[in-house]
Amino acid sequence: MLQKRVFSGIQPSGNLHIGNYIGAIKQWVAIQQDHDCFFCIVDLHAITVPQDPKILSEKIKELTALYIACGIDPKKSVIFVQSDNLDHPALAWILDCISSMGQLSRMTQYKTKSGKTKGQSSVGLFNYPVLMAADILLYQTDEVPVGEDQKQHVELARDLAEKFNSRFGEIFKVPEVKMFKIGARIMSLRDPSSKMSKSDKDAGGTIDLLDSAKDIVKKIKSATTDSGKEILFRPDKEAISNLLTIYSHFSGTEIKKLEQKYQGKDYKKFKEGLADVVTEGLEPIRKEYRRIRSDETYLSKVLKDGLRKAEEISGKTLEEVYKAVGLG
Ligand code: ATP
Ligand code: LTN
Repeated sequence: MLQKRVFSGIQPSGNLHIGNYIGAIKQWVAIQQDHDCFFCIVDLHAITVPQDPKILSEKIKELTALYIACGIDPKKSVIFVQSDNLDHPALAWILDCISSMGQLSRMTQYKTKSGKTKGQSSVGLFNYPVLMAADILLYQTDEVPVGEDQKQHVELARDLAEKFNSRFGEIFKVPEVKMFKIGARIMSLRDPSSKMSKSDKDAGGTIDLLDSAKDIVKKIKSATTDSGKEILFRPDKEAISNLLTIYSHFSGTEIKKLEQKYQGKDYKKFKEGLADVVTEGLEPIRKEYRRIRSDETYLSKVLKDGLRKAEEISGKTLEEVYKAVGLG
């Protein structure tokens, strides 16, 4: 039986954190066993906001090594760099020409990110969701495993696929979003009302996958808590609910069981337990990362092989698109 196709990606900007791990990569590792997976390093998305060129090229290699260290197996899944495959910007342009300014200006991520730059944000940041739609549609993707913040973008990709198909003929598959029920939106440790984010200026709000054990313990110790002292997953306890979610993902224990385990215990005990499971969970990733990152020949080979496999599929889709639109 033909396996379902999966596509997802992460920007090589900032440091990968446990929100990216829980919301995206953990799903990918599980899904790769019985799906045909494409995991991309979406560097063209990263340059929609200013990047230091030297740091960007280093971050591309870092992210590739981190994908593998987290458990993405290059023998099972295709790993490649977006800017190496020119089919992505080519399809994005065609989709740009059927996208409406109105729909793009309603994208919440654009509103949040452009709001901070007071009118100076790039055109790239504005049509970033169209490039993301091109990434997904080029591979005739069935499922897109992402965190909750990307749901709206996947919905745009669905809309664009349907719009294109109804205008030019059935070319694109219409993709579905895939998210964890709990863990699709990990919040900042400092401010539990805002998402844990790579671009957060306050390093205390995120736990990065490459943080030392000492830093992890320190960050968890100083994480914001709620008033009261019960350890319960409840809407009025957003800080503790967030920490319980992280605990559950790292320990593989249901939240209900964790609530029972910490019944009558204080926040200090709970945070110690959490710090233990997070440090234990990240230690092998950090170790494996160091090993893989030092082998540049291996990393280049993974990306070269990945690119070849990616182009095989994307090239075919783009050819059909050109024909349907009347180009070339
Ligand atoms: P930035 O701050 O630069 O926007 P980010 O931390 O939001 O970065 P992305 O590269 O945009 O990270 O996202 C990579 C993947 O991780 C996406 O699937 C996204 O939905 C998911 N993700 C990002 N932040 C979280 C979070 N806090 N909780 C769960 N998933 C997340
Ligand atoms: N926009 C996403 C990254 C991204 C992506 C994609 C995710 C770019 N292209 C295609 C899934 C599928 C982000 O910033 N998290």
